[in-house]
Amino acid sequence: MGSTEDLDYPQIIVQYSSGFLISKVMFTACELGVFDLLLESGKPLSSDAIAANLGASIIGMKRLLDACVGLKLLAVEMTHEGALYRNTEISNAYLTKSSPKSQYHIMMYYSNTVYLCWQHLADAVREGRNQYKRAFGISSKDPFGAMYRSDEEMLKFMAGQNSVWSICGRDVLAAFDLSPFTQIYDLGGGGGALAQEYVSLYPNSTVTIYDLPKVVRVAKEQFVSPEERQIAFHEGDFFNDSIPEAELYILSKILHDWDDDKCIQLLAKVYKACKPGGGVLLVESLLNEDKSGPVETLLYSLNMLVQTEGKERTAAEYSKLLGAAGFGVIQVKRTGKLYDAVLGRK
Ligand code: ASE
Repeated sequence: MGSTEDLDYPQIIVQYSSGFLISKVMFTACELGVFDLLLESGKPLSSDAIAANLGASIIGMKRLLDACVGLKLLAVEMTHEGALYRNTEISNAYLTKSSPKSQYHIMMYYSNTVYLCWQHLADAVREGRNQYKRAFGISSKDPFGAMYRSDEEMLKFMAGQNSVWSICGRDVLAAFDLSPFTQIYDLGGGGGALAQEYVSLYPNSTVTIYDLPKVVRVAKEQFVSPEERQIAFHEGDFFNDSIPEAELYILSKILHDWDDDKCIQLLAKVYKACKPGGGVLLVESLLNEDKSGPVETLLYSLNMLVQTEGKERTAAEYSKLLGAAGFGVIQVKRTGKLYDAVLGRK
């Protein structure tokens, strides 16, 4: 990149200035159902046909589809009947609602919730705290009270968080051989997608999803079938209620929601509950030790500022938190994907 940089035409400034437009094009095509329609149709469609089918304007849809082609989210072929659009392999796999690897729900969460908080990034940086008050007019004292302000918002968050495990779940769970552990608690396990990956990878295990009562209710209604014999539920608030004994606790994207004091408080409670020889698996997006990247993690850390009380951390920072709570041998595995794994043993 450096060598193509030109002071008279600064490529990165031009690119970054339109970065948010790129996200919004992809989110909007998802939201309107462009990729779903093209998958269902099984053949390339004209812009007019897509507009008519989705109840959109002809000029608006044409503009959106051409932008998607420019972004390589769609392909176009010229025929004697005019331009015909079709999905790429990537958009079929990740941008359609029905695909097993669909990222649709996280995109809707980014587009309709995260996006609104980022409107107030300057205030978040000035004040050093989340922006629920400004974005949604609600108190931010209890971030999850704010994030789960309605059943609809909670469902969108749970579905969004679930979607990432279809692309990263296996890697974080296979980073260590967890087969010696059979009794697992997934603290804040939400919609249960990671628990489902867990029991499919480790067939001798039982995973109990520990989460707030309203989260458990929605998880049972919407995400985890009662036939799923290896998954159980426990209703509670892990900061205020007791944590049952188990061999392994999973804390997946939990510590990044909280400041160091709260993290140590929670980890100490987990340590007390943990069987000797057991452990805790942290699943988080790790920053480089010098905080030079990865860039996605640096951006997520800003998102934790606008949305929660936490931040993204380095492996050394997580090890320190684990150590402060009593955990001994600590191992770190980077997966090369968005989320990594840190294992602490009692
Ligand atoms: C949380 C995770 C997320 C709390 C709020 C969140 C995500 C978005 N908002 O624990 C998923 C991770 N993505 C980003 C952008 O941080």
